[in-house]
Amino acid sequence: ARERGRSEGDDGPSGGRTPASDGRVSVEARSLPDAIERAEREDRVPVIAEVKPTSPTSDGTRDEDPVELARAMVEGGASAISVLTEPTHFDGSPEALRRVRAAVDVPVLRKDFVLRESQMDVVEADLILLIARFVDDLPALVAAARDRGFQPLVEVHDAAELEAALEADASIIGVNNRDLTKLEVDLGTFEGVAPAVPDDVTLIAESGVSDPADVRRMREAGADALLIGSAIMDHANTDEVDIA
Ligand code: IGP
Repeated sequence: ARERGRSEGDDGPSGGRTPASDGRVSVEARSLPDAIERAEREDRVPVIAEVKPTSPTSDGTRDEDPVELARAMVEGGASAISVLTEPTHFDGSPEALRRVRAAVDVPVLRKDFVLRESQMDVVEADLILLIARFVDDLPALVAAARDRGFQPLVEVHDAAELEAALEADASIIGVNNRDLTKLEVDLGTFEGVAPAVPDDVTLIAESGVSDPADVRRMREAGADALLIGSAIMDHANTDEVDIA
C-alpha cells in the first residue's frame, strides 16, 4: 500500500507475446507496480482507466472505438488501462482488449468474471481480475494466472475476502467500493479494508471515484492506484481526457 517502498526495475512498461506452446495464450506482462512507480516519480496520480462501453448502472451504451478511447486515456495520463471483455452486461469483447493492448504500451487489465482456468486461454492481457467472492479455489486460480504470465488482481470488498486474497498469495489487491450484489457505491468500503492490507501489497481503490476529492480521499486511505471507469467514460471524448 501507499507510502511504503517497493522494489522496482527501471524499465517502464513493456512486454510482448511469448509463443504459446499448447494454444494457451501467454504474455510477457507489462508490470503494474512498475507503471505505478513511474507515475509517482513523474508526480502523477496512478490511474487505471477503464474502457467500459456500458454497465448495469449506466444509461445507454457508448460506441466510441475502444482503441481511440484507450489512446486518449494514456495521453491524458493513465498508467494502465482496464478493458471490459464481458459481452452481456458490459458490451465488452476480448477482441477490443487485444486491439487496445496492441495500441498502447501500458499494462492492460482484462475486466471480466473469470471463474475457471480455462477462461484464461485465448485472451491476451497483462493483468486479469479474480473476484474473491465469486471464485471457489482462489489460490489455484492465482497460481494458474501467474503460470500463464498474468498478474492477478484480486478483488475484495470486506475483511474476510481480504484474508482469502492474502492466503491465496495475491500481491495486487483491489477493494471494490461497489457492492456487486446491490450495486451501491460507498467509498467507506475501501477505507474500512485498507488498514489491514500489508505494505508490500499493491493496493487499488476500485469504483465510485468521481472527482478530485474522491481521488484524495482514496489516496489518503492508502490507495497506490485508482481504478476509474464511469467518471472517465462520462467525460471522455477522445480529444480530451485529463486524468492526472
Ligand atoms: C470502475 P466506476 O464506478 O469508476 O465505473 O468503476 C470499476 O471499478 C468497475 O467497473 C468494476 C467492475 C468490477 C466491473 C470493478 N469491479 C467487476 C465489472 C466486474
